[in-house]
Amino acid sequence: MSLAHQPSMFDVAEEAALTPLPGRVRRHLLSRGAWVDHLPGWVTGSDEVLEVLLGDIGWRADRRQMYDREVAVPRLLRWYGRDEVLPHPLLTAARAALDAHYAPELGEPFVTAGMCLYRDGRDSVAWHGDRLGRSRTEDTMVAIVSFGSPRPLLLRPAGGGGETLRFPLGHGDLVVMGGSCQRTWEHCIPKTTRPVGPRVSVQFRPAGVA
Ligand SMILES: O=C(O)CCC(=O)C(=O)O
Repeated sequence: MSLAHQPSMFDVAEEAALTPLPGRVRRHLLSRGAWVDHLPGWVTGSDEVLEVLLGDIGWRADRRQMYDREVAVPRLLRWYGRDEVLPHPLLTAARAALDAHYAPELGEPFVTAGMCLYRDGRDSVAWHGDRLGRSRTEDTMVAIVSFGSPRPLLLRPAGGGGETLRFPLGHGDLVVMGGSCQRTWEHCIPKTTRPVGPRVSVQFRPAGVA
């Protein structure tokens, strides 16, 4: 995989590192028991992590059925299960830090890491909630760490209607969707015609949440 990535002029730290979570994450309470935590710049020195993620880590191009034809899913995917070693130690440290911070509220650890590679502005994910597993019926959390070009994460109440919220996700930013968010709200990463470079989203989820 060789995708052009312009190293950030603002993220000058040499080695990737995590900044503290407690007291710095800002919680946004949404309706119907949903919330979103947001911490811009949680990871510093993110360039070296992005470099590894843009390498050959087993990215897969999926296809899905759309009415009577099969179409390419507009992003590449890589799924890390419970026992797989994550491709950069910073990501292992990030999962441990999320566990330490959220375990009292979540009651269980983050276990899986789903990764999505948005190669440019044509890649996207449509409105959806992560409702394939326990999150269809239970409150849970999905923590996303973003690397590379900024793309906005949009949220709206499930079924449409109401206000659309916009969280800009930049290099090293953290967003956590919690409470009933996967059931009662939907999220998406829209396409853009702006010239944007690659972005990798790393999503940590508890077991059985998909
Ligand atoms: O790219 C992101 O940060 C969101 C990904 C997402 O919503 C998903 O894969 O379910």
